[in-house]
Amino acid sequence: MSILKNKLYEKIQGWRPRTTKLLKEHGSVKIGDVTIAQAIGGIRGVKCLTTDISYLDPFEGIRFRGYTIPETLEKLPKVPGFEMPLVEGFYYLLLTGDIPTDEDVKAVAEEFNKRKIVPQYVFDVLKAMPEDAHPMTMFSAAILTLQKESEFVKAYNAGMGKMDYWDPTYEDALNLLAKLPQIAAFIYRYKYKGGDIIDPDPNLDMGGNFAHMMGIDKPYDDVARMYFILHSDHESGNVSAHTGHLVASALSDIYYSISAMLNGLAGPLHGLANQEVLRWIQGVRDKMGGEIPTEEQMKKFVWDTLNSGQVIPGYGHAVLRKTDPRYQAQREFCLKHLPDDNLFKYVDILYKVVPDILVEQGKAKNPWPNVDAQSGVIQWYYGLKEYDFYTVLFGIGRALGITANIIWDRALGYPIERPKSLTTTMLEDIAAKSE
Ligand code: CMX
Repeated sequence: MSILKNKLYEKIQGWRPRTTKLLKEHGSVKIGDVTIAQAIGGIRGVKCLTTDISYLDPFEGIRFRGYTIPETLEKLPKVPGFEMPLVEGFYYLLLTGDIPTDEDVKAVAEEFNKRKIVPQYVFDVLKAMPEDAHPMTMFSAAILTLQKESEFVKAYNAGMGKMDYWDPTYEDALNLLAKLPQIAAFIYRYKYKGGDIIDPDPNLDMGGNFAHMMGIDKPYDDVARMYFILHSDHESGNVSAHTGHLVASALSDIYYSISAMLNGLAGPLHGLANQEVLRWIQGVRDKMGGEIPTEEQMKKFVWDTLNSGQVIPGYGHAVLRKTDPRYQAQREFCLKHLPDDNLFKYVDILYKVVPDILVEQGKAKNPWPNVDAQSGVIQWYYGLKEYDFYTVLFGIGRALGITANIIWDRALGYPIERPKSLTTTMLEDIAAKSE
């Protein structure tokens, strides 16, 4: 058994009695009540999911396995001379809850390396897709195409016991994650660079290899590492995480689940917001003839957007009630590496004017920027200007978190998900009785 898998197995063995005890001895303890507004309004804030991979505090932001973003970036092993941690080590942390040693990271990198080869049929399917297919559609389809490789399906069909479900799920997760950077880079180069494909370099880590296959110079490898880590997980209730968990709860394998979660991520209120931010800023820039707007001019653009009935992309959040620390981490990167960039200045002015305007408008519960407000600018600066592609980058990162969640779902034997619905008449009856 590999170092990572062995460590994970030990953790699972230690964890299972906790879940069993909670269910057996405290299963009837109430953790919250659902209101009619929550039933109609997207189950907002209902405490009915469990995950130990990450936790989102409305005011502090995300913690991965108990570590804040600055702690995560500081504590994890890095390539000497680089600022950002190795994604391989971060995955070890997500899966086990422990900070890996250099040796552990090396072992995970080897695990990924031996699983990297993408079958030719995946590229053939991508090439057969319509020229104007969105990169997210291509990414999701490529993953679905790989589904026939599932180890979980083979083991399930061979009669595997429930306690062992996590094991082939782990194999599927690593097999898929190892291939995602190459699939994504292929989509990019095929779609936007005339099919001039760059082969992977087996000596590079996940971030380094991705930058290499994208054809973008240093420090884009650190950008990729940062990007994958920051976008990995945001507890269980967001659309992509919940979709991945939900689909997997039917014992659909990792390929089905990750393809499905990407389809949720591709919505403009979720992961697609990063492309929307760039599209919106480009519109403002065109109107300004490339000049940097004053705060007053920017306020007008923001109000015009709101008054035309659109949302300001990259602002607001269903859970967060402060500036997203994922935004802060990327902002600090920009201040260090691209402080004078023209687009960064736009983003900076937006940060100054949008929150007050959203407060004045009085609708959004959170007027502060989220992860997507800042991410596209960094990509643009390093030459990745095809903003339709940005959500694919989010998707690679998000797959780290969701596969880790699904492996643990299997390990702890979570059942098929099946909330109960009521009719509108039933809600009206309940409302009448409560008066
Ligand atoms: N601009 C304008 N209006 C906004 C807004 C924004 N950025 N954020 C919220 N609102 C509006 C909502 O549309 C809603 O209006 P209605 O009452 O007319 O329907 C009202 O404020 C209340 O919404 P909320 O409770 O504050 O926010 P939700 O939990 O419903 O939605 C989110 C959260 C992220 C979808 C929303 O803030 C939004 O649309 N933001 C812009 C898109 C975006 O950046 N999405 C990315 C989020 C991060 C991610 O998942 O990647």
